Amino acid sequence: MSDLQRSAFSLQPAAPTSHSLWNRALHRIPGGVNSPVRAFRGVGGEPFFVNKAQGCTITDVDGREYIDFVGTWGPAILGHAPQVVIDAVTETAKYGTSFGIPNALEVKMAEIICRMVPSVEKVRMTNSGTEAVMSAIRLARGATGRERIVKFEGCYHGHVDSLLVKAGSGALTLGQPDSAGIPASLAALTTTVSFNDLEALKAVFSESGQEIACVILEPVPANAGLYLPEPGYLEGIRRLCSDHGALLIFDEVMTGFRLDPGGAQEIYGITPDLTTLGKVIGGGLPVGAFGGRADIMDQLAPLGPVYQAGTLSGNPLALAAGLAQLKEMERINGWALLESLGAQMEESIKDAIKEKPLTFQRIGSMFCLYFCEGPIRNLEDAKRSDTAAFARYFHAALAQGIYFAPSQYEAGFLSTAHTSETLERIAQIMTQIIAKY
Ligand code: HOZ
Repeated sequence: MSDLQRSAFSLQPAAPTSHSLWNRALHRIPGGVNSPVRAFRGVGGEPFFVNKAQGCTITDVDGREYIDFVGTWGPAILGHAPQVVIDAVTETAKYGTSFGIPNALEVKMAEIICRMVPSVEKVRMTNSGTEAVMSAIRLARGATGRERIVKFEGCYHGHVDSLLVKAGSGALTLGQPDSAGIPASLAALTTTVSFNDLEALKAVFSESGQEIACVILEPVPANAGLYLPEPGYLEGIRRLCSDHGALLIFDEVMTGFRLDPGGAQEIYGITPDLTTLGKVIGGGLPVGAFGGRADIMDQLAPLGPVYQAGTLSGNPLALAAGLAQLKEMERINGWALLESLGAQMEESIKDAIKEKPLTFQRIGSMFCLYFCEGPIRNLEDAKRSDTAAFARYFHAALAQGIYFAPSQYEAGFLSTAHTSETLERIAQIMTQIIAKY
């Protein structure tokens, strides 16, 4: 029995298996999970329970090893448990685990985010991406004095009330893109449009441009699989927002510090008014952040009238982990490494699928394999994918020790711990699996 099992289950005479833990979890945790995407509902079967994660490998409590392409849904850009992060968290914990008082790490993190993300002049830390987005939406409404917001079909921005409308990720996987429990009067303030369709957005602005507080989007949507903005599309959105006095919010919780130090906004050369961040900047601990133009950020309390707060915001352990991860990424030029690993994977998978009705899409270290022909440029296209075929592929890969996200509608992630040799081996296995489709 591992140390983790011994300490967590010390009353158990024998080491619990994934199956026994799953049965216990189903009794005491709704659906057995603390976040729906973990429940394997999109692929069938039972999830495994992790015992340990190191580098690009996960080991479950049954002793099976997997090469992981989920990376704790994005944060593990250096792989799991990188030594620099373990050291930083261990050392920082000796000084205290939470203060609720300003600390130096908050200043350091704010300075690094402002230095690296082109549009961010001021930033505030939160404890999750959801919290960051919720706060950014409130700030946009408070700063503009307007109530309507615009989002894109299939984009997911955490489980924020106003944004669980035609949402992606787990909501889409479960076929519940509009959640129960959200007042109709609130949802009515959210307008949705199809991604990559500038004419549709123009029509919304012509009809209600003066009511729109903000347009929020994942500049690279990665919660209905993965598709990219077409040339000129993000520029068009930026222009429409500026022309109508609406704020542009880039949700870079997934893409921030992953695609590039400056995120998707740096790659596409767009300056949003506000940006939300999370995942990579927390080094695997719970973190989010939102930032942007100083004049807008200064509308937040205690300077301005928009209230936003958090007991654990700016938590020293989370910031130490995030800072250590960012520093290491800069030291090893991790983004260039990830691009070359991503290109290697793309080449081998595209070769494997060249005579199949399948589509592989990638940007940097994020990717998705759809079980339909392309092009995939919006939610409607993504929904053409054969999800039953995806489920068979997922389980075939899992049986061979490869863990992809258990849903067609999630992106895959590479880390700097996925070596070229590992990817070569994975490509051979995937080629055999794909040959059956
Ligand atoms: N934030 C992730 C979006 N694909 C999913 C993680 C979760 O909902 O647990």
